[in-house]
Amino acid sequence: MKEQLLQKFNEIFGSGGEVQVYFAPGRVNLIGEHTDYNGGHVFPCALTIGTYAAVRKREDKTLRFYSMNFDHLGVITSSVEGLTKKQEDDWANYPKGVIWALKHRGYVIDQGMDILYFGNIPNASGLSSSASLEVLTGYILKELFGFHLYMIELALISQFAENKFIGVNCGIMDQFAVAMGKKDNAIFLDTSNLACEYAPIKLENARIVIASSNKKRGLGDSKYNERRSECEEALKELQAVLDIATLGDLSEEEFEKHKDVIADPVRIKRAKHAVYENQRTIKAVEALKANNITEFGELMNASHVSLRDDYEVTGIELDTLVEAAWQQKGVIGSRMTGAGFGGCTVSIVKNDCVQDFIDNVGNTYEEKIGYKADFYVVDIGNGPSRI
Ligand code: NG1
Ligand code: MG
Repeated sequence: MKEQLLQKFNEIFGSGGEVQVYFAPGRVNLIGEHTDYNGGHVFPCALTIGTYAAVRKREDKTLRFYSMNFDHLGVITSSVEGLTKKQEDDWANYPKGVIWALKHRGYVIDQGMDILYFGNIPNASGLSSSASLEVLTGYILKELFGFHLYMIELALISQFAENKFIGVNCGIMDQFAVAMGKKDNAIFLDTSNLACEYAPIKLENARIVIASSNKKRGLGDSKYNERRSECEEALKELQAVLDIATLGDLSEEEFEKHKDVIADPVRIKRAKHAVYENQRTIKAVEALKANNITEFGELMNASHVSLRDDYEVTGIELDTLVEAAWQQKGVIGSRMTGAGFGGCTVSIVKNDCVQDFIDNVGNTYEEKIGYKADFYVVDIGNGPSRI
């Protein structure tokens, strides 16, 4: 991989000078969906697939970006001064946003760079290609400019870039999972205070299988912001009668007792998902610690049902993949992952059933939806590094 990147780098930007190569992972969320902007818990893990970059500092202030995944867009040029989001800069707005966010926080960036990226995670699919790109860029700047920056700070700066530069009001889960990844561990994160704990994932005779629906998010980002406001609204209504800071502060019982103060039945469903999903996530981590993988899987399944019926973010593609998975032998649990509206599902599948799973779920999907899904049998990896 490193050789290929360096070769392409020289071809695009010319040879000479010191070129360094870095990697940052993608992530998959095992459970705890749409809880990260509701003060709830999440349980993601970093993957061994992710984004690579080859980079060389420049003497002037020019920034040149190139992605091997978006060859057709060619080199995208910008400057470290006066960074603004531009539609024609497309994917390069993500790294630009991180540079902007670092400068906004007072880090001095007075020299440009040539950067070439290559990602081996599917884009816009719920495996956080965006967070991977952001955290990778931040990590590169930290290394090249010698910033003293903790990884958690880097995650927060990347989230700030996504919120304020890109305009997606996302929670902290993705950037946190990418920045803090640890091989063979998932991250149990309380998004209300960023307290986190690593939990070893010992599946013994099972694997994590990701199915990409190949349905792009499309309007997903605006729907995402809409769900976020619905939850904020519901929280305000509950705060009239309860002393709570977030929906994550509520137990299922307290929610059931007070939910009728929420005026709109749709908002009741949204808030219900946030409250129950947070509790499911806590229970799932307990089950895992007790080596009860069956219960973990059942909680994953319940998470999908809630995202489908109450939060309404699944859609025919993700429902087809998950419902087909539930029919398969050796499936411990299966659910959509990420924001939804397209993107991926995550399943835990017994080793000797993985191939049948891919064949059968793949066939059912293609028959019903009319195009193929892609499958990835993944491993849990570390956070960013120089390679
Ligand atoms: P994806 O689908 O990976 O973009 C999004 C949010 C997360 C979280 C999940 C839902 C972004 C960058 N991230 O993930 O913060 O809210 O949805 O759990 O939008
Ligand atoms: Mg994203």
